[in-house]
Amino acid sequence: MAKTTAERSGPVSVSTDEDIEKKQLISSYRLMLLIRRLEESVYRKFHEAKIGGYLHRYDGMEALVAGIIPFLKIPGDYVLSTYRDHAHALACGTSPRAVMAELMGRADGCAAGKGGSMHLIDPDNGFLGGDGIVGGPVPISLGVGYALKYRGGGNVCVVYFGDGAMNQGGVHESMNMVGLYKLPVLFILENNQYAMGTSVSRSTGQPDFVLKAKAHGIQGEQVDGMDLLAVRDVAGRAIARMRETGEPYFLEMKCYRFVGHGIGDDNTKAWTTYRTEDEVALWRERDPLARTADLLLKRGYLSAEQMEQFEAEVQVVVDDAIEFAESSPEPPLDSLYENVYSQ
Ligand SMILES: Cc1ncc(C[n+]2csc(CCOP(=O)(O)OP(=O)(O)O)c2C)c(N)n1
Ligand SMILES: [Mg+2]
Repeated sequence: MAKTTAERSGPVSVSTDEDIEKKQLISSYRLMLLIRRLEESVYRKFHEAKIGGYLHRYDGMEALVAGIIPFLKIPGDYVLSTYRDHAHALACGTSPRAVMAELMGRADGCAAGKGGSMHLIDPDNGFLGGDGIVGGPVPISLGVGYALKYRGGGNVCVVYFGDGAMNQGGVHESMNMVGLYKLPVLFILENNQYAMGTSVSRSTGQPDFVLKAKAHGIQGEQVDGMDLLAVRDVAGRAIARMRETGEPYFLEMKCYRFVGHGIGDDNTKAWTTYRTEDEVALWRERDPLARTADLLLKRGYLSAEQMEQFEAEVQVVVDDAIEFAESSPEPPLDSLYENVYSQ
């Protein structure tokens, strides 16, 4: 029987029972902590020239995966993401070792070392991949949604994409057909306010994204993506409803990326050309990781000592992933043409 991603590493489905909620929140917090610490270490490894290509971090947006992906049943449900995809793979259950090895272009990576940061993929864990093309995952979600409806069984496809992608033609063409055929696709718009250096206000005449989804026949709502509880609440209900009705849904997640767009716009403070340090500081006050830690402490779900222990445990996992990746071989030359076409 299919298990939810959280069941494979702990508990899962929505319940009012406090014990279950406590376990779910602790599990989501650990996931968020892992994502944050892994992203930080990946940044360091890039600057040690251990990672090539490009890199987009998820710092600040962790609640968008930790509040949604644990509700999924894998095998059966699917996730699609953008190039900002490390968090999604980890949340689906891809091992930190396989993620890190992929980032370093090693044979033990989840795409055999040939995909890199933007193209993590792990179909066995329901993760159908990141995508370097802005808006690219959305047409794929149309196909996945169609397949899920055709097969029956109440499964869903969750597709993540950005505010910039919302201005792409293919995104709207796909949403139109998902709305027309009523396919079980959950759209997660990661509205982090910017597409590289271009703010939403400078790029769209209609910034009400939920309205745009409704224009395609897809119901939806806006959510505070910096608040794990809010994300969990809305997503848990939406996914449960979708399993019953098979219909699509759209969630606009208001959020913020704490660092630059990508490695070329990172720590150099290049982002101060399009957003102020005050603005970044204001959003950092709403850090979903810190807020969740506060919540767990306040509710007495975790003690300060347990928090410190979590930090230490997560650090061990990250260090182990780095060590594993660094000792993994590069893909052999004769594998160059493998998996270029489906086999
Ligand atoms: C089709 C396409 N056009 C342009 C680019 C260059 N590009 C890479 S990321 C990006 C911004 C996308 O912003 P958004 O969708 O808001 O996602 P975010 O980076 O904020 O997560 C652009 C324009 C691309 N990768 N693909
Ligand atoms: Mg954006």
